[in-house]
Amino acid sequence: MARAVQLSALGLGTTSPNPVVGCVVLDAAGAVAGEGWHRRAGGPHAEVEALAAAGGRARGGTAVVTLEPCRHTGRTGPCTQALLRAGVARVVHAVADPDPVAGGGAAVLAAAGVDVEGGLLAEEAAEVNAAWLHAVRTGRPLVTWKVAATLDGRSAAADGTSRWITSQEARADVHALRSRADAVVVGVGTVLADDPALTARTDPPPARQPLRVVLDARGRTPAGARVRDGAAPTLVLTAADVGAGPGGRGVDLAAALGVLHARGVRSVLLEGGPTLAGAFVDADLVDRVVAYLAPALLGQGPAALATTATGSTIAAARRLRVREVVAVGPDVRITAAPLRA
Ligand code: AOF
Ligand code: ZN
Repeated sequence: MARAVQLSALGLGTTSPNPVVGCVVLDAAGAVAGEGWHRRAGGPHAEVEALAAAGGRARGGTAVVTLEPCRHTGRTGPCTQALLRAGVARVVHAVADPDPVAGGGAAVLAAAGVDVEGGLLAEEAAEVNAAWLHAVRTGRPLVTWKVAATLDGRSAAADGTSRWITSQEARADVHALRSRADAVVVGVGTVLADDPALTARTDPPPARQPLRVVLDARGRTPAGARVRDGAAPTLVLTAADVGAGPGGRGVDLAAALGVLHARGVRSVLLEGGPTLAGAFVDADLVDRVVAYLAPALLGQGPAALATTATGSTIAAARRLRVREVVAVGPDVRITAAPLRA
């Protein structure tokens, strides 16, 4: 299953609005016979890819898959039938499929005499598939706020200079984050201040560029801004498009996320400045934080986050749970998720 989870991650960035799924088929003796993962929406499901790789060796074997096999005919046929046709004796899945139409494959397989077990490495598999699972539950994409700051939590110097706080390695890592996201979101303030390209510049280049989204209440994105250069698709959302935010400030963030969801976006990388990030935090719309911390001290300059509603007293602090801590070049990357009831 650990290998299936790894395989599923290969689909990040290219499967939305579908899930990422990985599958390993073992032969009757327990040896790996085939591997597969879901590559793109509408393409073969992971189970079908792995069964094709395994061929006749699947008979009497085990399919290990990160998501409960589907039982529906959608853009492709039901994986339950493909598994039965291949003569698989046992199916082990990590996470149940919450989709009311596709879900329930485990029961179908069990009724057909297959030995079925669920829940293996469920947490790990769910984390890789977090965006899709979150979107099924909420109707909104999963929002990851990316922040770069010094050890004392400053994202720019007092004179406004902010290039570069973190290392080349950390910046390369951000491009990898972008390549796995369906959309990259900034506010118009960032466009006006930094004129970012917001493309994923990885080596090799990503299979597709994320949608660039500018939240721009009053339509101030310049015609010559880099986000309009055609290097990737771009969406400018104004208050006329999605409604205004609380107190008439900015755009309605939940509505903007709803619009993105309707366009098939399941994961959003929020790269805006402290004000936009603060508005997302205040609206409880940040689902992951990826913080790159540089071993530097500034002592002055803007804080990485500017909230209006959160944290005026220690009891109001938003508490998160650390999911991962990794060294990236000379910097540290911390991934955390909010603790919600
Ligand atoms: C996938 N890939 O490997 C598995 C999926 O859009 P369809 O018709 O291909 O069906 C998508 C649904 O099938 C998806 O939402 C999920 O519930 C189930 N399993 N989907 O795209 C896969 N195993
Ligand atoms: Zn399927």
